[in-house]
Amino acid sequence: MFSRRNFIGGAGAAMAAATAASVSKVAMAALPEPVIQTRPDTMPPLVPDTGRPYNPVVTLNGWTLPWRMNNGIKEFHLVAEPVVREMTPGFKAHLWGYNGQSPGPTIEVVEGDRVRIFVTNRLPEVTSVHWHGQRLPNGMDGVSGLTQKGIEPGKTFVYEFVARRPGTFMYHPHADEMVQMAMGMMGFWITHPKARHPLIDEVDRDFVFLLNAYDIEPGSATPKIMTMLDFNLWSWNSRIFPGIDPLVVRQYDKVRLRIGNLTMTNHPIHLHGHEFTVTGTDGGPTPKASRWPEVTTDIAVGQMRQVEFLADEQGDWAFHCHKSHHTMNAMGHNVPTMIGVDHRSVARQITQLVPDYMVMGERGMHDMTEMEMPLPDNTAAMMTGTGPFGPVGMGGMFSVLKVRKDQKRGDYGDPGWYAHPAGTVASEWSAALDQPARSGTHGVGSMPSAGKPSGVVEVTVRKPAGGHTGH
Ligand SMILES: [Cu+2]
Repeated sequence: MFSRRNFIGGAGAAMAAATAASVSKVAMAALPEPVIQTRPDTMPPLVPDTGRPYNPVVTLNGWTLPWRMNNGIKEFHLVAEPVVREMTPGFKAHLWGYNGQSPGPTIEVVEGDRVRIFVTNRLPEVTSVHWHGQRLPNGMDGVSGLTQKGIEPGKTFVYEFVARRPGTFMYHPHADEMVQMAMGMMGFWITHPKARHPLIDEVDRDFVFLLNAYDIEPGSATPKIMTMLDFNLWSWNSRIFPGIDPLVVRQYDKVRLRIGNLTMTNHPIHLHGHEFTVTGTDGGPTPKASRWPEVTTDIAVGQMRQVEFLADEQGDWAFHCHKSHHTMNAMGHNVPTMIGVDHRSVARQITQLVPDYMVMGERGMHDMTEMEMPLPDNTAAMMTGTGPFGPVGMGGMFSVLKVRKDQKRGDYGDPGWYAHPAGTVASEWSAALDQPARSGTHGVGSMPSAGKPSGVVEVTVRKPAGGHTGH
């Protein structure tokens, strides 16, 4: 599941050697050995074997960072470094991240824990780590230049504080932020309550993921860091559909989702088939009187929303960002709208000059889902993913909540597609239905026609005649 990597000359180190800073072996010896993750799969929850017990979270296409106990202090080791992240099968991005992945591993602690985090910088420039949302001494806040010196390449800094309030937090650099966040440097932090908390319910499944976005030209692998809004890859934990794992739950599980937004725009996150309640923000659990049911919650830039629901409806329920352009992959933005334009005759002429010319978009973009279009190497298909009934036509920020009555407690394995009971799937109309009773004798509607004038009524306008007389 994990690999522990020797900094000097391991296979993983060689991959990133061109840009990564070298780190002194002697300096590393006293630190907790950094744990490196090489796979983008959703790892099972990390059940704590030291410290206070808690119910661990599951990071979508991610993992939780193991720690070591040192005289009652939980010690973690984060390594900021260049990584290769498979964003979906067939498409790998060259990002920056932590411990082999982008996003970095989730850090899970318990309210009241004293936490020590070593941060080693293997990037080619200074970095720092800001612990977004935490109560901590000002000098541990991670703002380079303001509260600390930047961590130079090859150096290790240590942060230490008490996790004072339970909740969901994020971490990210506060040094050359625009570049480092556009390159994928971010992670989640969960502080579990130390005892039963009146505003924090116990749940059966607790999923976490970050919203992030990249601008990577089709056929290339490194994000364009100057892009401010016009990203072409909208991802959850640096994965795009169909590369995002489903959220698998057992019917009647109480489910919590913690979703943080570190993109440059807001995302209305929408769940099908269930209502949920927003139970917490980065500021902590929300008061019960302030909660109301929703099926979509908007998550603004730099915000976390924690939502909860009872998964009582079986099925494969779509779960996605409601901005429809965010459920697409690697779109060019200069594609003209071709709907209604019949350019087949033009295409015939063009094809004589350019044999690969392709007519697209004149009936909408659905054809893109089935098109055998030659893509540059290392490019994610724009909209893809195949379900039991054909193409789903989605990419980007899209996944599926799979609710199954026979899923085992604690089993996150993919159960396959939902088997719909007979007669519960929308299908082509093919037979006459019983006619509804009609209340009138005229017309085809069921509204009474009494009182309606018969025949065609033509509305005419009579213009005033005779000038301004009479007033
Ligand atoms: Cu979105």
